Amino acid sequence: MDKDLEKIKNSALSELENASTVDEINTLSVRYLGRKGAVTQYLRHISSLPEQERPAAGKNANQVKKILEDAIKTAKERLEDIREGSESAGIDVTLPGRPALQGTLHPITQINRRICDIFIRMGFDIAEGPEVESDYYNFEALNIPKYHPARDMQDTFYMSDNIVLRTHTSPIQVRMMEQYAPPIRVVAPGKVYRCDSDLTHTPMFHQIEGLLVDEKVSFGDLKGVLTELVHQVFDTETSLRFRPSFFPFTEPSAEVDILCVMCRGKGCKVCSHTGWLEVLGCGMVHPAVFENVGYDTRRYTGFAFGMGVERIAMLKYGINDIRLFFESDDRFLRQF
Ligand code: 2U9
Repeated sequence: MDKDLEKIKNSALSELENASTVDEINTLSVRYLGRKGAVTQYLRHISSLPEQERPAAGKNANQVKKILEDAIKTAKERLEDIREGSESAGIDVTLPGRPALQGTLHPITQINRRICDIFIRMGFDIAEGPEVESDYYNFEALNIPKYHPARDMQDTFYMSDNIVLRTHTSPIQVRMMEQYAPPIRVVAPGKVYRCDSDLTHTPMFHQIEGLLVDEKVSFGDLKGVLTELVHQVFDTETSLRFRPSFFPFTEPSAEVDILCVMCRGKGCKVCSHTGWLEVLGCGMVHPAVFENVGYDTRRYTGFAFGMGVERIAMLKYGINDIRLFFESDDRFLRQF
């Protein structure tokens, strides 16, 4: 067979094989067999060949024409079969596709990152540490005495006599102080564990704690940093109040309330008609904690604070059941 004719046949067959719609097949049919198609042109040029070559060339060209006509018919039948197959399987191939659901970061991860970013912009470093801790780092170093209720089996998951699941991320900061001399500015996010479960408590939750130690650090510095945090997480109009409290690792200690995000201080169910919502705990680091890590208590002072990420997220988004964060229910999660 003539080389040109062979080429026409092969390219037509391979294009037909790849055609996926009837329209594509019809276009190929016109391109090869139509009035100006490649096979038709070839047939026309036969009259210009030497007389003895014409019969063979004509025979070959008609053979190719027949092969292509058959291939076009087969290709159309193939598409028809696919369509009928999907119709009988209850699939309408003409329907537009369903867009794939795009995932998002978990709301707790979003709030966690947002809070960490605020502190990074204020010059804090982020530090992490083990979730299984020794009694020393979780309690002793933080001035939590042997008889303190936090140490009770009711509140703490004990792995053995001296090993616990950390009940706060404070051990991270103790480890940082052991490694680095002041000044330090560090934020410690992570999972913590407490034997507790109801509408507002889960046995595992997320905390973010912070610690700043330097010369001449005052309670005023603490108020400035936490006011900035609250204004960035909620909004710049949110009022704060610092209420005296007690923690073994800080002295003086305070709890921070914000004006109720629901009623703006008027009093409602969410704020138990007080007009205020507790969001944070804080204080000046107790000298006993500094002594445990070998910091000079005459030269350095520092402040520390801690918050539950789930609590912040619940207040920000108006969620009243903490368990929603842990149920992986797509109807809840896709709202964030
Ligand atoms: C070091 C010294 C002191 C961290 C602090 C709090 C106050 C606090 C709670 C908030 C809600 C825990 O998640 S919660 O239940 N935290 O009230 N945390 S001061 O103080 C530190 C930390 C590390 C070395």
